[in-house]
Amino acid sequence: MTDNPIEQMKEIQKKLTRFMMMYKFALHEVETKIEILQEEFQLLHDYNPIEHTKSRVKSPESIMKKLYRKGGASSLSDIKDSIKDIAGIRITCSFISDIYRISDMLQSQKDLTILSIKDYIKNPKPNGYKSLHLLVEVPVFMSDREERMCVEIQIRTIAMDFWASLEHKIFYKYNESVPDRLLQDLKVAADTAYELDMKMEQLQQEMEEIKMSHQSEPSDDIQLQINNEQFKIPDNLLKLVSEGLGKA
Ligand code: 0O2
Repeated sequence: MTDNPIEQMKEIQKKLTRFMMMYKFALHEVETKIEILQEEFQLLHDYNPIEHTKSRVKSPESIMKKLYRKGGASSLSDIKDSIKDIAGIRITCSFISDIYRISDMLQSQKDLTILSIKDYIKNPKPNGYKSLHLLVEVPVFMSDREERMCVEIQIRTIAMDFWASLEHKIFYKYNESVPDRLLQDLKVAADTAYELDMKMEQLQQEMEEIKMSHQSEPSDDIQLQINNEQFKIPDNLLKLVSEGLGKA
């Protein structure tokens, strides 16, 4: 390394930027996978199991805070080994069954290595926190090398997400020492949110059964679904493609 302090700073900045960029690329890869699953699922089943997704790369301050909680590190490679959720993506679903459906679909992808699964839905945290966490490793191909990067995927329902974001705000507002009464109220709210999830699941199943029973009725309306938009197929295009089928 050079003795020039300005050059040294530039070198450090470049190294850190490259380190963080690797996580950004890993996130892009997982985001693309999720988009593909979402679009294909919509096409095949006429149903979208994902309400929305949100991804983030942890800020350097937040990485260092977590690192000190875990006992520190002496290199970037130590940080990579110790903090597994630098890249995180949160998938919000309407129904609990969708959470497991998405999790299964991701687990079956060969280029994703599943490092761990924490099921805080079947085993909620004592405070009431519920979510399914998958820790996955994804290959990122750079110009000169391949790196396997960790991404934490949190999958939860809208109700679980609503609860978790409020709990997170309260936790920080009280500087991590929340009064007992609020903790108890939060636990009750988590139980209520779960009851709502169960009720919505039951209603969804009933709706699904009605939909299935109507599926046997024929429909001559063919539509295309691209990028969450429905397109009616003009008769002349339909004719053109069906004639083409005959030739193939
Ligand atoms: P932030 O600000 O969301 O990034 P590990 O990573 O395995 O060493 P950790 O961090 O306990 O240990 O892992 P876990 O249990 O998988 O939790 C990781 C993330 O889940 C947290 O990241 C939160 O985003 C979320 N989470 C876990 N428990 C709770 C909880 O009780 N309430 C809320 N609101 N979120 C929770 P960070 O880095 O803690 O925070």
